[in-house]
Amino acid sequence: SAAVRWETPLPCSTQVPDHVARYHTYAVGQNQCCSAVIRQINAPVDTVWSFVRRFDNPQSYKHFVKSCRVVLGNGDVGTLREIHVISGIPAVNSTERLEILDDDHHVISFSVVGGDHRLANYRSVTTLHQAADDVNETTVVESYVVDIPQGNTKEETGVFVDTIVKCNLQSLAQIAENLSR
Ligand code: A9S
Repeated sequence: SAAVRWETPLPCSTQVPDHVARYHTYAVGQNQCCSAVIRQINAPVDTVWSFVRRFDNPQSYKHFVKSCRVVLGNGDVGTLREIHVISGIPAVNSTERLEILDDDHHVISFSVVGGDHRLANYRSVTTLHQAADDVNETTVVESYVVDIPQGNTKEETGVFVDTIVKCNLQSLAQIAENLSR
């Protein structure tokens, strides 16, 4: 039907092990933007994971989040949170659903299901793995797919979201590296 505009799954290009890369493979529609940010952190995977896994507490490292309230569920897949954003961002709040929480493989994913902002159908996947042979170095891969908002280009959308994700991973690195010094 004309409404269907999903294409075959396209890999978001990432230089990571196969078992990690498969989490970052999306079906990307024509009106969507998909990208990934990779960040090295000088701290053990478990230290980094202890922050990333807290779906109920994203404000511990996401500085754009002013507050977060779990509105449904108890931390399992399907749990819903509502975040409120600091001022200065073209958004007020966002309702987000936990899609994956895998403590064994260090994978978390959420999707945006509502809220007053411009990132409709946002979905991200964040994975952690040990970098090289060093137990004190973690590679974070965060990929996402999102609808391109009316009036914006794919490039503008990618720059906007990449900027937010890079800020989040920068502060995550700061916090985790300080703890493991
Ligand atoms: O929270 C994340 O992990 C990543 C992003 C890109 C979050 C974006 C955001 O929460 C705002 C920061 C409020 C910006 C949403 C859903 C929409 C925005 O416009």
